[in-house]
Amino acid sequence: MEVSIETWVKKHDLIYIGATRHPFIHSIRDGSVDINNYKRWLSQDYLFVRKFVPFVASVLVKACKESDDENDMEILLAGMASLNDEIDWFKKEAAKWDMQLTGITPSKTNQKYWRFLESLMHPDVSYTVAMVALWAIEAVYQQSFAHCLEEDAKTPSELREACERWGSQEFAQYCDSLKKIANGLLAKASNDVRGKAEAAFVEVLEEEIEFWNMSEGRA
Ligand code: HMH
Repeated sequence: MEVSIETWVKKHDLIYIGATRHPFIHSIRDGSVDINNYKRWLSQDYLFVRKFVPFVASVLVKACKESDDENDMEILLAGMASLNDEIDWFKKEAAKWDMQLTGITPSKTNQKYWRFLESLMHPDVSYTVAMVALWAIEAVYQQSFAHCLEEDAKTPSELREACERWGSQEFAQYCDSLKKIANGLLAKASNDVRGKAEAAFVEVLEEEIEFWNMSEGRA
């Protein structure tokens, strides 16, 4: 059977929609967002991104060892570079809202997500599984924030910059490159690896839903 990311998105559509059309994202899109929720998201996501960097680095290491396409390294390296900008952006955005990013306590939800990322960093996790997870993590943000930039969206102007970070055409292209790599790897993968990759995909969606819930103060 042909396996690809697209078949999993269809198969797991309810949870995929749960992650990419979450009430928190709807509240940004319709302008009703409680700014305290946005601030909670901002500070927790800053901590998340600091843990996400070593995960992406681990995918880059796997690419160097396991990929037969030189292009993969460049794509992942560009991803790392944009995370460098992203950390700067978080600091600027926090200053704009008069927030401190030092000494924030990571939420339970964040810590659980970190443990999942750490589990994916083990050398015995295949490049295919790690790449599918990376794609899913980025794609949830891309789909979510692009929704807030659609023509009929009433996203508050002070939140547009955040939405543009992940909702931009450029970020969509990065996600598309990750998806192409992941699909290419899945086509060559064993059933065992495909099964693990599908499970990782679903777990990312679950972690993302919990992250949005936490941002809304529901965890
Ligand atoms: C929780 N998921 C979470 N935070 C992010 N910044 C991304 C995905 C995408 O980079």
